[in-house]
Amino acid sequence: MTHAATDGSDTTGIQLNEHDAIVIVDIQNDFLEGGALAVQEGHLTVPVINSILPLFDNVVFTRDWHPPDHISFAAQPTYEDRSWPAHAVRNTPGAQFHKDLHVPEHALIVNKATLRDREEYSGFQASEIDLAKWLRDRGVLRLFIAGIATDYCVHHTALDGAGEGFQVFVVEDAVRGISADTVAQTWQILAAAGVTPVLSSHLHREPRTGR
Ligand code: VGL
Ligand code: ZN
Repeated sequence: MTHAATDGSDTTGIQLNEHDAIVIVDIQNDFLEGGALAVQEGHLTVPVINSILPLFDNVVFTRDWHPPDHISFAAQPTYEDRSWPAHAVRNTPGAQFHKDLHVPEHALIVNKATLRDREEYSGFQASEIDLAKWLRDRGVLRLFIAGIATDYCVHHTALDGAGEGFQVFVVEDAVRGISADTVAQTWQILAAAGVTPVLSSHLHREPRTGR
């Protein structure tokens, strides 16, 4: 007997339970095709996210919710120095979630970078809520991160989650990034922080009976 499966089935599957949470990062129109700060293929994350959402009891969506004069906005943005074209301005169409994204009733929505002079790539930095406490209060131990952009808001959310003591996974096929270089750096930094990449097809859940 070998340990490797011969039929192509994975040996690295993860059984999800009530101590898991999914954090979906910034699936907002401005980060998608046609948006002010569009991430290539960003929309391809949406069906993957929708397919794994029902596996989780604890669901968090973050969104950039900038004031119109946010410090990260520049008329001539360079991206490299983390200046950006104006994007995800609160209460505008660009800040709305993608129309096909399923946002369940019970989900927590975390607005971030809501103050003019503070950048907040991570939901854990959000001024309006202590996300780590919210998760701990619900008994969450493991976090699964999906969304955009891999190299900025996903990166910092995963890193902060690990720093808060959660076991963190990034769902590889449910994230997209802005640039190949910074995405490659991100995977290295996350690996060094103990964050594990996982595929959506590796996530499983026992059928739940009338809880
Ligand atoms: C993001 C750049 C600026 C992101 C947000 O969602 O990754 N990137 N603001
Ligand atoms: Zn932003």
